[in-house]
Amino acid sequence: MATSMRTIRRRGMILPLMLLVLVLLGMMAASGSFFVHADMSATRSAARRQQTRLAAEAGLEKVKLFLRDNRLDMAAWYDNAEQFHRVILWTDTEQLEEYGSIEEYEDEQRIVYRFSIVADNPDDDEVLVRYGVTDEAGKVNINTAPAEQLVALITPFIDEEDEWTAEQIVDAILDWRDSDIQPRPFGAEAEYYSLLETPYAVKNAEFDTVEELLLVRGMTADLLYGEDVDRNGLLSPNEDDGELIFPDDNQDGLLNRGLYPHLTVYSRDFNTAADNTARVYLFGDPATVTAQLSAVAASPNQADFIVSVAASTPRITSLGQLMDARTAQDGGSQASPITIADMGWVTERISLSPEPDQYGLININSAPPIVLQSLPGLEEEDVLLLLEARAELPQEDRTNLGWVASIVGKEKFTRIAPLLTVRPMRFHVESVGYADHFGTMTRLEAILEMRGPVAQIIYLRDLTNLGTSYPVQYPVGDEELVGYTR
Ligand SMILES: [Ca+2]
Ligand SMILES: [Ca+2]
Ligand SMILES: [Ca+2]
Ligand SMILES: [Ca+2]
Repeated sequence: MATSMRTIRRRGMILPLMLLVLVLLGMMAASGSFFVHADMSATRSAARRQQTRLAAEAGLEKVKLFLRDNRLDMAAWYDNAEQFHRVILWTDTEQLEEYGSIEEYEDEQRIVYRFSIVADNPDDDEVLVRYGVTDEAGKVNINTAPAEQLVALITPFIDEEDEWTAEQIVDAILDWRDSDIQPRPFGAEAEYYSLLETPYAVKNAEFDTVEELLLVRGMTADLLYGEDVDRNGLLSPNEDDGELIFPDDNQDGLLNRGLYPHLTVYSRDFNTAADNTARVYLFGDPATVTAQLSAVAASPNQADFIVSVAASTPRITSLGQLMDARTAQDGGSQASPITIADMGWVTERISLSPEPDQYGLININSAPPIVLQSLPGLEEEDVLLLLEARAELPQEDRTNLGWVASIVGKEKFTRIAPLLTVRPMRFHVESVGYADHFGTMTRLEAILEMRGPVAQIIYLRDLTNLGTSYPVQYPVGDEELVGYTR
């Protein structure tokens, strides 16, 4: 009897046990399905991210191809929505042409992968985004710029309350990049950096990136990036709300862009004339120089004069000095046969450097006003005249520095000529890849070098984590886009 009662009680246990097992199995299945779903959506978003990355890379390829034929035509690459805005890369139909305009196509709500090549537009207060690339030679090179030019560029960004003056910061920049260990009057070498709470070595070599400036005494993220933390040149909401959300901006409705858009370490040019022939190295072997000069000079008299200037000491440091130089031969009495009208061919055909490459020259054809204003000796008036002439003169009249000389005159030209070039070689490209049917976007930043038609990416960085801040979904001129403020 006792045995059978135990059996019944044991049998009575089976049902709850089975139920418990079923509940556990159910929970396992539910959590399994949850994880599968989570994995699937993670995979899907990774796949989308990858697809937009590939779209952005396709944008870079498009720029390479485009610049092969259009490198010297700034009007083609600076702002060209037709080539660079909402370019369709892949769609789920092969009959794209059936749809006519892109807008009609959008009405169909199809899957469309696109890219846009974007840059901010510092010249225009209404249309703030342009679709094109930026010439690195339109920026100030922190490895080669003279102190005076760096001071002129940095000064407008310094507040009275700032701890360091522009002169102090510039001396520290020069100490950082020069190879010696002697601090300049306002500079900083190892003595300063070794006493920091977290000490580090002073580089005593050229900057590899613009960001490296943040290691230099007196240079802060505020100065470098201003309020534009997502680096799109647009006033994003958090950049105009004071201390509410990073960064600490001044809430004045204007975007302080910082120094970053105007600085580079990449600007480079070949030491050749517009027709790709090597320039005459003025201080080379005298017989060779004489032969080469007679081929390019306008008259034998000019060639002879330049050869004799080359032989005299001290050596000239700007080709503009040829307009003033007097030759030693006739006791220094002969006035120069080189006039301001000769500066075009003189600067195109002759070089004071034997090097095949020139670094840090500023492209007078592409530099924005703030960079032109930093050129030593130039006044606001000169900059305005240069900008005016640049807008009016056709490209073929700006293939050498002749037009600049005619505008700024002998003295100023002599000062700035050694710092100038007339053409781009390395470009900053920001390519955003995206799709119309989901919100993911990839922002790629690249420095592209064009050696003639051969393109090479020499720097590549994914900027997506700074924020997907370009209003790429709007057509050019759309109110939503115009409504963006800076
Ligand atoms: Ca040093
Ligand atoms: Ca911004
Ligand atoms: Ca803020
Ligand atoms: Ca502001």
